[in-house]
This record gives sequence, C-alpha cells and structure tokens, in this order.
Amino acid sequence: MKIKSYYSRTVEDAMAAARHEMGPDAMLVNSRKTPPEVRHLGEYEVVFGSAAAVAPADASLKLPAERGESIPVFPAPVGDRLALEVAELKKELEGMRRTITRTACAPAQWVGVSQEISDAYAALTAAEVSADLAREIVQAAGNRLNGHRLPPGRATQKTDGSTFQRALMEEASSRFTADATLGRGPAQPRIVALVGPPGSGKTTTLVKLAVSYGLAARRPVLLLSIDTYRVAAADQLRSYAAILGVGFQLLETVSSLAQAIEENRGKELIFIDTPGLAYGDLEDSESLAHFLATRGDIDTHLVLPASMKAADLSRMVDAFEILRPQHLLFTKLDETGSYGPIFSEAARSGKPLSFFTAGQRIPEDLEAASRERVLDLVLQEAGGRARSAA
Ligand SMILES: Nc1nc2c(ncn2[C@@H]2O[C@H](COP(=O)(O)OP(=O)(O)O)[C@@H](O)[C@H]2O)c(=O)[nH]1
Ligand SMILES: [Mg+2]
Repeated sequence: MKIKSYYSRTVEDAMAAARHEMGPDAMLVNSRKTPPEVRHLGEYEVVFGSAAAVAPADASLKLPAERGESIPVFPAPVGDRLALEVAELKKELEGMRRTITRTACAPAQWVGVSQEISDAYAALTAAEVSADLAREIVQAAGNRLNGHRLPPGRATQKTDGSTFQRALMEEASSRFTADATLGRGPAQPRIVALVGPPGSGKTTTLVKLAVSYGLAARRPVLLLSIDTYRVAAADQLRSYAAILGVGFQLLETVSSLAQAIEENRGKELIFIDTPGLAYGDLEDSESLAHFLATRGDIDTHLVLPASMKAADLSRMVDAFEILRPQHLLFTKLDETGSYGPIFSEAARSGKPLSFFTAGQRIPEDLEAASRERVLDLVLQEAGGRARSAA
C-alpha cells in the first residue's frame, strides 16, 4: 500500500490531483486543514492510499515518511472529514447515476455507442426531458453525423464533439416553437385571454403583459375579467388597473364579455382574465369554452406553472384543449431547476411557447419565450458547448 499526501487550495482540487496520479482505486485515508507551518503548500492536505505502486514524479509530493521525515499526526477536524466524505459520496452517486442512465435507460442497441451520444441522453433526461423525446433527439443527431461520415474503408471524416453538439441543438430546436406575440393576425384590437388552473399566475402575468406591451409601448389597454368565482379575484385586477390608470370591467357572462369587446374596438390591446379552472371544473366551463373556441380573434394563452410534473402538464394541456388555447405560457420558472417538462410539453402538444415569468415583480419578471432561451434552459451543459462551438 502506498500512501501520499496532496496539498491544494481546496479539498476537491487535492482529491482530483490524487485521483489523477494514483488512479481511480485510490482510497481517501485522511484529510485536514494544513497547520500554519506547511500552509504555504496549500490550505488542505488530503492523504490517499493505493494498493498499486505509485511512482511520484515530484519528490515534494512524497509522504513525509518516504522523505525520511517523521509523520506528524493531526486528526482531521470532524467538519472537514464530513465535508470530504459527503463530497466523495456525491461524486460516486453522480458517477452511478450516469452509468445507470447509460446502461439501464439507454436503448439496448446503444451499448457501445459513442460517449457523446450517451452523455447527451443523460444530460437531457437529467433535465427531465421525457425519455422518449431525449432518445429521439440524440438518435437523430447521431444519424445526421453518420450521414456525413464517409463509407467504410475510406478515411473517416473527422467529426468532433462540437459537430455532434451542433446537430443535437438543431434536432432539439426543430421539435418545438416559440412565438412571443399577442393577438391573432393584424386585426385591431389585439385580444388576449389567459386561462389555466387556479393560482397558476394568470392575473399577475396579465398585469405584467399589460404594463410591458401596453403602457410601456403607449398602446391603449383595457383589462377585462370574467373571474366572478371569488370576490377577491376581481378586486386584485381592479386595484392593478387603478394603479396603472387603465380601464377595467368585470363581466358576469360571456355575452357581456363579447359586448365589452365590441364597445372597445378603439383600444389596441384587450386582456381578458378568467377564473382558475381546476381539472374537474373544466366541463362546467362550457360557455367560456364555446366562446373562446369560436372567436377567431382571441389569442388564448394557457398559463401553467413550470414546476408542474411532466405527466400533470400533459394532462392539464389535454384537459384545457376544450378552450382551444393557441399558446403555452409558463410561470414560476424561479420555482424549479428542471425545464425539460416545458420543452417536452411544447414538443408533444405542438403549441408554441409565448412568455415566461420567473418571479413576482411586476413587470420585471416577464420575458418573451425564444428558442435560444429554451435550449439554454434545457441543454445548459450540452447546449452551451454547442453554441460556443458554432
Ligand atoms: N415565484 C413566483 N410566483 C408567481 C409568479 N407568477 C405569479 N406568482 C404568484 O403566484 C400567486 C398566484 O398568482 P395569481 O396571478 O393570482 O394566479 P391566478 O389564480 O392564476 O390568477 C401569487 O402569489 C403570485 O404573486 C412567478 O413567476 N414566480
Ligand atoms: Mg386570478
């Protein structure tokens, strides 16, 4: 057994150096913050042991005993040891996760495929892109490269990682659309309705849109609400309208809504807030559904929280189809770290993504959805590299 000390600025750097030199089988023996007399060597000392013989290139890296010095024994502080063990465990878990994703989830015919393909699959599924979609995308990206490769027997064309990453981005990008527009066609006024489950962020988002695309652009705006389910709901929007100095009307029925639109044809932008419809209520919303489905001039955005699980998102989008939404608008991006479900749902439903919100500030926490932004969110690792290669 060989034992060596590694000194570095951080425990992780010292461990990386040890692993690099002693190989993956090296075992962590001890760690500690260095005492002042050897602090110049590095803030941390990590002692590694390995069964394999090691030929250190640098004598300064030898264990004190190997240099003929006595070995001072400093028990590592408990906190340091714990931190180190946790770091080790995390690393092992990450390795296991990648291996499991590659071997268990990846299709059988991929055994032996290139590392970049299985890494891309692992990255997409780690972002919670659905497994089927992730497989389809990396397979298509791989096929593109194979299509470019020369026939066997001829010198193989060099396809580096960046070529694959670019193909991956193009494949992912071709599977969904982003369209941050308000209103349908050139007709005036542009009329936008926000629908969705209770609490998804419809009213807040409506105000953000009214400020950013109405007030800030000096376009005459009107806010309408047919949210008569809860008394406080209409009051919330009424207060915003008063603060912003824009018109507001609360309407009881869809026929009075149609009339209000008629009477306000001079406005440029009309926003319609609707009651939150829970999954089970949707069948009772027949009159609203009929109204929205038959008005070719109303642009309906289905507002959903980005933190929703992929399966629930699909269920919700299917259930809300009765209102014929043209766009998907995702809120609360600040409340999740996995954006794959947004991407998968946009791809599955074929509905363009319109806007994102990522916080409660009005109107700051609103952004227009774009392909680049979605790819960034979903392929942070793979996508970032592809873009810098492009
Ligand atoms: N963290 C976060 N909270 C949000 C976001 N959008 C809306 N909310 C909050 O979600 C809650 C419900 O929003 P509201 O607009 O009333 O939802 P509605 O019932 O669909 O009209 C409120 O507390 C909002 O401030 C967002 O992007 N991020
Ligand atoms: Mg509301």
